[in-house]
Amino acid sequence: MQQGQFISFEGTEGVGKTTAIDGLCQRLAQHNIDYVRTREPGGSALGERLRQLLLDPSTQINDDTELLLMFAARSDHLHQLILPALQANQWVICDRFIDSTVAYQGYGRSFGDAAMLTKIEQLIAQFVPRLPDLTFWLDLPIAEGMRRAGKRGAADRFEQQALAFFERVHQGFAAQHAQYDKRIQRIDAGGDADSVGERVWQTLQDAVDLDF
Ligand code: T5A
Repeated sequence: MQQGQFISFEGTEGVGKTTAIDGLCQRLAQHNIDYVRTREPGGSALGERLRQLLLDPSTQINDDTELLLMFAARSDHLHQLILPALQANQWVICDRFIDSTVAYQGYGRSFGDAAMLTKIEQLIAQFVPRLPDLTFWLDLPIAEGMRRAGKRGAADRFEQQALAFFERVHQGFAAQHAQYDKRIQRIDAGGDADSVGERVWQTLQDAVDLDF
């Protein structure tokens, strides 16, 4: 029987994670693979409440508190949903996970500051007992992602950041990809949704020993 896989999707705003996850979940269902779909911040009852606070443009928060709330939400999500699902041999498809923290809090907020990156590594080591088996980094020029995301209406607290912030976030994803090039697979997120979905599916088939 196929071992449950833990798969995360990453990328800057509006790159098409939600759309690519829709496509992947359809394919998994067609192959009778039992999966749960989830997201960060969020995914559990407490995690979703923290998400509301974290994305609310009116929330006033410093960088350390933001980082700790991301990990509080993640810890609850892991213990309430991700670990039990994997234990039950389900696949877990997660919209964002630890690489978003490195990219947004480590590079976006903190300019790739070594002390902040060390802090994040320590939090991962202490509070994240299971890393994704495979991560899809959907890579798209920032302006194109903003254009796609802009069609959706009001911007959340992160989407209100300046372009330079997202350039640093992008740099963060690129650095993570360079460091963990086996776990993190770069997907060209340009082109239509079907083409991106096909790239994701091909990459999954190459990376995971699927028994169908
Ligand atoms: N965050 C999160 C942190 O700072 N630290 C952390 O540790 C974590 C976990 C979460 C925010 O929290 C931050 C990062 C984020 O700012 P989110 O909702 O997960 O927010 O993140 P978003 O990137 O804002 O998610 P979006 O919903 O904006 O983008 P998606 O899911 O990447 O894009 P999607 O699929 O909704 O597509 C956007 C639009 O483009 C169209 C879609 O139809 C949609 O209209 N589209 C395409 N158009 C053309 N071609 C394609 N290939 C398309 N694919 C999608």
